[in-house]
Amino acid sequence: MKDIFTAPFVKGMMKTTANMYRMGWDERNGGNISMMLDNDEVAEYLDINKPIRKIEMGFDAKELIGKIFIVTGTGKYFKNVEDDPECNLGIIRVAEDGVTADLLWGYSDGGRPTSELPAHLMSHISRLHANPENRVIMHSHPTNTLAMTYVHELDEKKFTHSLWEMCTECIVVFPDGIGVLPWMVCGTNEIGIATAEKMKEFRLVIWGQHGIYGCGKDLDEAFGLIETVEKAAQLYLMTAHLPRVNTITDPDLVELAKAFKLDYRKDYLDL
Ligand code: 2HA
Ligand code: ZN
Repeated sequence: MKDIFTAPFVKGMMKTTANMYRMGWDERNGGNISMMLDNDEVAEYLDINKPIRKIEMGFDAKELIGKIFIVTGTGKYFKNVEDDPECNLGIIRVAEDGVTADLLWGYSDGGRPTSELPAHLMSHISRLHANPENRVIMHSHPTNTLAMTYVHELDEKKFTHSLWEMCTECIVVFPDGIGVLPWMVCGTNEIGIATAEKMKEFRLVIWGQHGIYGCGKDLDEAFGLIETVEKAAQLYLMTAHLPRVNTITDPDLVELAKAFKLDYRKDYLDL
């Protein structure tokens, strides 16, 4: 059996959580990540037939029965994952009943997966339908993105358009735009269902006055999506109170989309 602490998926979670903490996006226990793993790869590191204990999930994830995920722990700080991954992360497998999970590794202090597990697993289901390659769901509280939700209308078209205008790369990175949910109580099945519904058509979902969800085939892709939104939100806030002398116009965005052969949301432009 190989050493689990050398597994690329454990090291990837350690590096990414540390990075996100240093970006200032994940204060205290803010943020959570889940990544679907390859069962055969996990079996190189763990006896997957010997679960440590059962975890009640409190919702139905039948479509994911047998799937294994590495997930940040509830109440755990991103800042601490690097120093003690076995306490701050867990590897779970959705059990045969679809409503409990088998803990295969981690949460060594008796912990549990993130309180946002419903939003994560339901979003995994949505994204796997949209793109079978999807593996990662990432939630975070990036400062400027969060600030923007206080001063910008929470309208998907308008929010996406404002971000697309802020950096040339934005429409290239997220041509599918950004889904927006109003403020809701977090950690509930309701916000999970609402997020997963948006994730059917968006790879990015804003939670008004809370944070953002991103996804991707790997940690870099999910991180890169959120990072690009956050950069654009920062530029928006740096310039929102100043007269706009120059901008990227909608005809410019059309040209960009042509040059990069983008399948973008054309109805989000005002032409
Ligand atoms: O895990 O970010 O949304 C802490 C949170 C809840
Ligand atoms: Zn949060």
